[in-house]
Amino acid sequence: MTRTILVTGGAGFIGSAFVRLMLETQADVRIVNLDLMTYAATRSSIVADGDRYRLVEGSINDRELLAELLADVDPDWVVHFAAESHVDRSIEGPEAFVMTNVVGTFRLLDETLKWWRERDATQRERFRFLHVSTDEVYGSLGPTGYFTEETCYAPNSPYSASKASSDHFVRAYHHTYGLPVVTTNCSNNYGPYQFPEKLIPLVTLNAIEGKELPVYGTGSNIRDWLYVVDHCRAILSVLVGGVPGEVYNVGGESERTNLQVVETICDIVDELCGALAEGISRRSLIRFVTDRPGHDQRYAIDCTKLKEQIGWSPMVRFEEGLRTTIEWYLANSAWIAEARENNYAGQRLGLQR
Ligand code: NAD
Ligand code: TDX
Repeated sequence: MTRTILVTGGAGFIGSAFVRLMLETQADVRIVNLDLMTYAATRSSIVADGDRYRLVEGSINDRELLAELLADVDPDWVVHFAAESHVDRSIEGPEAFVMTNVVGTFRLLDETLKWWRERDATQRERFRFLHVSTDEVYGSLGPTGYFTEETCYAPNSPYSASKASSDHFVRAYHHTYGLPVVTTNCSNNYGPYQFPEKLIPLVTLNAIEGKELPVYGTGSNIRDWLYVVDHCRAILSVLVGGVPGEVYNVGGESERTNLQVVETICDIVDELCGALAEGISRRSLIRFVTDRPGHDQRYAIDCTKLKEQIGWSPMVRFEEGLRTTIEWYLANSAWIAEARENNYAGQRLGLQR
């Protein structure tokens, strides 16, 4: 059966990984990607023929465009990735996060609902709206415990507050209007094609280029790293097997302190490129810098529900995924140049407004 998917934000990091996975592994899928092509988007992340893939440049805030597109594409699934995604940028300029993540998600839901109500019963039944969200909505953990689907929301940054708000609208559109939504809340993704403002690609490129490696605070903050392809497999399995109205947590079961992550990157780059100079490791480039305001200490996901109810589990070990990622950055200078054209040269973000 041919399936048509309307993806939002598919020219970004995770969205493009999802589009590539679908085009590579699902012969019967057609994808339309609605993306505003902000600084975080790169055109060369997706190379595909025009029959199975189409990019529409535009915003999830544009109701007219959404109505036209839904009528034209007639999707089986909407998979919603589009967002402002960088915590540090949300500290400097929260309004864009409210406009895209809250208002944009609301408008996308609202136009989808109008369109969905006009479908026949079979199509309404089959349709899914999958909302891609984050574990940051649950706040910050101490040294023990995990986020589950039952954990209370306690967002701490403007970014996570905007994602929490969007999650609530998604929930409400199911509860009130019956729209068949599913939400996934995942931990920190890493992998090829990630914009070099985030920790792993920033430190990887700086390490390759012999530049200083900024570690916020003491580097003791912990994240649960999820390989992006594992995440995209989880999204597909939730689209196929998830229950409308339900939430699924997706985690990598790979907790590391930021310092461990940065040191591992240094060691892999030393091995692949040679030491900086005789006996001098890239670890010597590590600099402890002023902490992020409101920095969450620890995130860790319990993904038992997804494992037991859907049969998904992460497959890529952190050190293995990290090596693949670093090798990809070493081999893809044209993509890096494209990303850097988008007005970001690695400078510190998020210290002030
Ligand atoms: P990204 O910043 O790499 O990509 C976001 C994409 O959305 C870009 O292509 C951008 O052009 C597009 N976009 C932004 N505003 C838009 C608008 N108004 N209309 C249409 N398109 C717009 O983000 P990412 O890291 O790929 O994250 C994707 C989703 O996953 C986001 O919703 C994010 O909150 C969530 N998430 C990310 C992570 C992570 O570790 N990266 C973890 C958990 C959840
Ligand atoms: O230069 C840096 N130095 C540093 O120590 C950067 C950019 C980050 N950090 C720290 C801050 C965090 O503790 O590394 C950790 C990871 O930082 P980010 O890559 O900015 O990710 P994080 O803030 O954890 O948020 C990410 O995961 C959840 C994504 O950006 C979000 O979109 C997602 O929802």
